[in-house]
Amino acid sequence: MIKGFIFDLDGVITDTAELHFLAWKKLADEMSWLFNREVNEKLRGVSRMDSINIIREHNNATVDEHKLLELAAMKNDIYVASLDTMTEDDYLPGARELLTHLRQEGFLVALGSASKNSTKVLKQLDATKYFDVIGDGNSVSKSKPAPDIFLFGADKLGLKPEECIVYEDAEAGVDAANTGGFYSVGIGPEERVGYADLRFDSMKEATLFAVKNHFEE
Ligand code: B16
Ligand code: MG
Repeated sequence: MIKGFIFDLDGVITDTAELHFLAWKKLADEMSWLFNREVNEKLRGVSRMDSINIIREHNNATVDEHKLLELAAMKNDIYVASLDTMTEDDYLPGARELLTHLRQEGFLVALGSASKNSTKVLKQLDATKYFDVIGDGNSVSKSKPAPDIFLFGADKLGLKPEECIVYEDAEAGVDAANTGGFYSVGIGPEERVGYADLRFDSMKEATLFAVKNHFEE
């Protein structure tokens, strides 16, 4: 029986991808590195340090660990400052409605994001009240596709993976949910989240009714 929901943040609740893109682009320009939307797509759901390594490798650049941490911190400062522009109007269509519905129906809800800035993002959206547990990049050390972040959320909710549905927009996130034994809902195109148990093009269609019907029939 489904008792809980675990949500990824970027690409499911809100679209911080554009702000991540602008911050990486600014850093890349300062480094005279090539960076475009195609490379940015590879960063979806991927941790900050894994992201900078993808960009570095794309540029065949050699950077020592210390400098790499410094560059990632620079990008993060740009990104965090840009979060100030986010407001309650920045939910992806359907996300706030679903979170409200889950509260009304008494489901347990956790966040399962790779971001270390999730607290600030939720605050900007005024979304903290919808979550019983916050699992993010600060909660576990192994990032997606390892299932650790979702296992953390389920454990803190006091639920088994098979009692939880995970919403994800990234391939690595769907893999993490499937490996952990969760029901997975993919948000996005078939070529990206096709391995999910159930897939929707957007959050607008991924309602409680549509999802519960599928998993409890
Ligand atoms: P931060 P999610 C992910 O969020 C983003 O999709 C990814 O682009 C980002 O690199 C990662 O968070 C880490 O974010 O730099 O804020 O710690 O989709 O897992 O909610
Ligand atoms: Mg995501």
